[in-house]
Amino acid sequence: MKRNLDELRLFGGEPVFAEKHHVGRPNIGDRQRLHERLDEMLDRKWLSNNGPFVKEFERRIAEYAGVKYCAAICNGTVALEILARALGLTGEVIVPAFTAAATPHSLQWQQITPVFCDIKADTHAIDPDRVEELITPRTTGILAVHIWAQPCEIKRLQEIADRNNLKLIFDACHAFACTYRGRMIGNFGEAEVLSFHATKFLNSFEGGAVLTNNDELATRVHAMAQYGMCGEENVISVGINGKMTEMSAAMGLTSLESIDGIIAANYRNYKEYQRQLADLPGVRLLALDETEKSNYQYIVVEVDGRVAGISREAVITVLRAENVLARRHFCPGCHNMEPYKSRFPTLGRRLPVTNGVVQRMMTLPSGTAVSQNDVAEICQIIRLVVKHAAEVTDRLVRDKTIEILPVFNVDSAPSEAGCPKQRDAAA
Ligand code: T4K
Repeated sequence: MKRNLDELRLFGGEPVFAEKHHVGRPNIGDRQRLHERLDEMLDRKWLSNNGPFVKEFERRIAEYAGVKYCAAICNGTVALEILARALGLTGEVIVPAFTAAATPHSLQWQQITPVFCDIKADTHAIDPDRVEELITPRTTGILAVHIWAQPCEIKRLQEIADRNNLKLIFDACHAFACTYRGRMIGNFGEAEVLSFHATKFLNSFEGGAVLTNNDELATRVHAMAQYGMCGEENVISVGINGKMTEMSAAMGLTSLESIDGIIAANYRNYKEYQRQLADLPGVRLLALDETEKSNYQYIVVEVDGRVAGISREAVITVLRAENVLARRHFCPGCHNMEPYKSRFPTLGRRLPVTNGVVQRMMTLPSGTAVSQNDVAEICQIIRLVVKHAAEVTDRLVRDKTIEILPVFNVDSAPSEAGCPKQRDAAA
């Protein structure tokens, strides 16, 4: 454990970790079981198109979530696209500005305009108080996101949707195995979308799903994911190829068998981060509601430079030099990404909370590849950096440490290389 500043790599020491610690290192379940499944699949010579592993995966995910239907899809983005189309969304759909680019792009890809809504500072979730003012005669839906595995304010959003005759759907790509008021995610709105991407706590290499309790919608989604086909010769709608492969389902099933162990490792790490960062001025770990079930997959920390005395960029730069690959997920906010930034250059003005969060937040490594001891080491680096904020900042500026990590500048504003400055949008 490094105790002194001169032990940091920045000051000439060796990196804390010999191997890189990533945010999103895949959790690998029982390899043996996966190999057996892959052999079974090869022996059966059934590789795609609603194979037995896909059907079993759909059944087990639906059972786990306590929902009537699960349609397995090739990834979360295509699942969002298919759902929007299956519901007939058109015109404008309200989405949070702070989410993965996949969320608004799934709409824009089919000429539906995502209308960006601000978020809540404490949870980073869409702010229901800001939703209603964005509704226009062109609005057909709300696509809310359960960001960082915390359900958003579902009840209030549903009331707004009902009052305005809008479809409410959820991007639940972070939130499988989480509950809202004791009920599993997957059961809310018209439908909810999951991701089983390699970096998600439960993975199928690539993969996604639409969960719903609506029979008719389930039929439409299933068909749309197979070129609109319902049975061998019956095309009932327009469609796309959104099918999940047997290999992905084999991995998904194997992951699912390890789900308790993965969540336990995530929870242990979350609690350790919480303990280690509890009294650090200007550093806030995003708190999860422990009265609900969560998968605890993301460790999200905000660095308030005015209080901590050091910028988020400087903290990330030092961490990365120590082989802790902290990330600025969703920075600089979807409204600052193309094509939205060019189409709506003044949008940032109505998104003050998002603009603040994208400058403060970072994600830290967790999952089964990260031990409790690793977490303690990571937190010790952060503690050293904050304790010696002025010296670290001076050193970064003097050494032009951007050489260690070219995409990060020491400014508190995101650099041109990775992240356009907020003023571009707010000008
Ligand atoms: N909605 C939301 C709210 C989402 O967050 C996402 C995806 C979606 C929708 C769309 O779902 P999908 O269509 O993806 O199913 C990752 C994932 O690619 C993406 O699934 C995820 N969100 C997003 C939050 O994170 P990156 O940009 O972080 O990926 P990448 O390649 O930088 O990998 C992250 C780290 O993990 C790296 O340091 C390397 C490590 N890694 C990655 C992979 C793929 C590994 O060690 N092994 C691997 O196999 O996007």
